[in-house]
Amino acid sequence: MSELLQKAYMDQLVKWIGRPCHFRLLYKISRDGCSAQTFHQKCDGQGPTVTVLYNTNNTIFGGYLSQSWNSDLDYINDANAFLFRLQYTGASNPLKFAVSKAASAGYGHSSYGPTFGGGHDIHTFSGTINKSGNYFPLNGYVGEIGNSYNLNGQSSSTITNDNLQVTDLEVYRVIDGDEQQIQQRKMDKPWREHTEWTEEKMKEIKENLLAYKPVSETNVTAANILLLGQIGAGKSSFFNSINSIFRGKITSKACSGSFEHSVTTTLNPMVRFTPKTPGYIKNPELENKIHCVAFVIDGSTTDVMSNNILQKIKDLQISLNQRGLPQIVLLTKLDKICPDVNNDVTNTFTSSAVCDAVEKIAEILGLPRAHVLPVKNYENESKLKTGVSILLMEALERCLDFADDYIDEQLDKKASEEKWPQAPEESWLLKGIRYLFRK
Ligand SMILES: Nc1nc2c(ncn2[C@@H]2O[C@H](COP(=O)(O)OP(=O)(O)OP(=O)(O)O)[C@@H](O)[C@H]2O)c(=O)[nH]1
Ligand SMILES: [Mg+2]
Repeated sequence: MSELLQKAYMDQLVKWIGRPCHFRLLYKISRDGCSAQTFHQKCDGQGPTVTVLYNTNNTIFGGYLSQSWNSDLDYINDANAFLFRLQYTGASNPLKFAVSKAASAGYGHSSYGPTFGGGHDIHTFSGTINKSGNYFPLNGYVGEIGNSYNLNGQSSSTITNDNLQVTDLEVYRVIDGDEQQIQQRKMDKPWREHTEWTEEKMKEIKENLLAYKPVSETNVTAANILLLGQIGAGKSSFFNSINSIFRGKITSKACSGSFEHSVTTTLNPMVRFTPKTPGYIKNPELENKIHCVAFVIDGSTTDVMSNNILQKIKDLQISLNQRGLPQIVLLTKLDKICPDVNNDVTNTFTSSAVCDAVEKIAEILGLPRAHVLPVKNYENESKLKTGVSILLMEALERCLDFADDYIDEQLDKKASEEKWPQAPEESWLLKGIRYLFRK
């Protein structure tokens, strides 16, 4: 979902801030939901920010703080803060209102949305606000502007129409340096289509996954996905991340980040898998077979993968191809190769660094690019994040789609073997044609 703030207004804000800088969207109520908790989750500790409100009179106003938002139940001291009006009832009309009482420039309260001034000058909302029609009826107030900011000849009504019914509220992080550098890394068009990053979308995918059952007419009750990858690639973290999403909080069921507790060992030369390994099944039925193989590859090492590892993966691929097993790549740790993604995973599909890494791995493994799925595991986070969860669950969805295809194919194969038991001499060509017709 795009940023609402027009370029001309951004330029105006840069002038008022008084140094070269650009903006990165942190929080947007129409995208992230209007709740004080989400606002603080996304904006606390992020350094300088601008908060912009768009009300139903077509007026755009807000405030700048050079200090971080926090949830400390205390005033934020900031001599550089200012409030502003950019547009008034549809017409561009920029005005700046400098702080007059720096000690109370902002107010950090975990139950409040962005709040400026003592008293307060602008109190946007508290708690959670549901959308009503096409606007959010914010429950704060703007009638007290002038307490801690100079009114500059205006009144709260000529700044805000005294109207807090907003179509949107956005908080941007202010980053030093001009935009040029960032545009080199950011692409105009996403390199892969991606729908939305909303909470609703996340719920939808989650529900779909919860409702997932392997294709009918089988005794297969679950899809078996094998995670394969080098030590430290992020297999356990992926497993834990998915587990966390469904638990609703960060968990660590499979121990990650420790060699001794490695749960996945196929590319680990220290451990061999043999018929004597506990749990080994000699002639597995479809339900006990692997249905999809996911190579977990550390996306920050695609440039330095050793030939040895590549050869191992290629050898494995040969036997997977012989078995007709679908293969997918989970490309992890992309936050390490792109600062934009590190900042916010919703930049994954506009990051040229990620695009390059995906292309490179697809080429090395001889897989279609669509089989390479960028993910960012939960590793440093203490709370779940919508974007991170969406990316992870979409990857899982793809694995399940592939597993379904495989199960389907195996059933077809079995059915045709039962139907044509007398045709062992049938030519490959004929088999191929019959296969095509079945599809
Ligand atoms: N920055 C970042 N770090 C990650 C990501 N995924 C995993 N890590 C970190 O990478 C380290 C190794 O991750 P694991 O999940 O333990 O890797 P593994 O593949 O299970 O490793 P073994 O079980 O030893 O084979 C841990 O310190 C993780 O926190 C990611 O997407 N981004
Ligand atoms: Mg592990």
